[in-house]
Amino acid sequence: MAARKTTKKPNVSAEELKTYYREMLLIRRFEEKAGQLYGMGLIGGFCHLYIGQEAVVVGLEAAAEDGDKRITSYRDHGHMLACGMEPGGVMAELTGREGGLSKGKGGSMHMFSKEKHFYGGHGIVGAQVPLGAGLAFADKYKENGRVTFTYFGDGAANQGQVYETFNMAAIWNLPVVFVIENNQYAMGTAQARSTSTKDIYHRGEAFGIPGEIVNGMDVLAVKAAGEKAVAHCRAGKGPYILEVKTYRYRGHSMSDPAKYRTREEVQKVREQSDPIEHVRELLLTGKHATEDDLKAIDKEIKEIVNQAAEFAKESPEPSLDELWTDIYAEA
Ligand SMILES: Cc1ncc(C[n+]2csc(CCOP(=O)(O)OP(=O)(O)O)c2C)c(N)n1
Ligand SMILES: [Mg+2]
Repeated sequence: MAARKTTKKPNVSAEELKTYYREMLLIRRFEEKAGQLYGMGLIGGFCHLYIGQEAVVVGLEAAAEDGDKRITSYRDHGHMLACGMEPGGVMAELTGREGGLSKGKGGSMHMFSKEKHFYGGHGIVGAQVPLGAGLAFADKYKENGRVTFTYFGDGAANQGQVYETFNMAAIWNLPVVFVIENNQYAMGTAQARSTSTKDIYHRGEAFGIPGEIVNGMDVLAVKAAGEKAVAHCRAGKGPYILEVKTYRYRGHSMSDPAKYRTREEVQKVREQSDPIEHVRELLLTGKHATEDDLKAIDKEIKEIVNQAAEFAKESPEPSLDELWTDIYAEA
């Protein structure tokens, strides 16, 4: 993983930095709370936390415009929050309640928002990649200038369907940014054991798709790379690949004992490259915010997350009648 480099004088306003701080903190605190609710038995099934990877989705959302689309894997709560989906609705879906974004019928991996152009939430590794190209195909057909962010992991990058998709996306010049969230593990398998090369983005070269490596622990670097990729797509030049080097602090899912790596490894990343600490440092050293300002933001975020958790606990179980709704799309 790329080490965090503190950009001495980043060309960014105090407000913008505070926005990134707030958005990344919301994801982190939300995920910590989800972990607690899971431990209390209030969340069932699978639950994959995004802690450590916050700068990836926050940086890319900062490069997106209204109407752009996003689709991702099962590690999806951060993507939902970053595109503006209601924390209460996401949390209540995790607890399987009526107030959840899929009315309690989907759970952690299966939420969608037409309004926010969020297309899931996919449990089958790599399945979202061709779907993302399909979304981009629709936009190209409609000539509406929209771009689709298609996120997938380093493990998913070894799936055959990814390369079939690269080929079609290149042939059809689709406006899709393929975002490889390289958190260095696919379940318990380290990237070096599953993948023949250290970097993955250059596989796009075989299809004529440009790409680059991005430091996923630096939200400003992610945003800058995202803007470049989006400009490429909007200019009609076809797909672009961003391999964002990041790290997940928690296990693959809540049921992962994480015996495949040492505590020291995780601790080292937390201490040296944490994406939220990075922005905190920029805010403080640039005198854009005081410790008290940041404490106030922390408190505000804690309240949002607590309210989401209360809503998720109090919302009723879905009624049995819901078994027969939302089965087929409306014609
Ligand atoms: C087709 C398929 N094969 C295997 C699995 C089991 N599985 C779930 S997640 C995962 C690892 C994926 O790792 P990666 O793409 O790096 O994403 P990350 O979990 O690190 O975000 C595997 C093998 C699955 N869900 N779908
Ligand atoms: Mg991975």
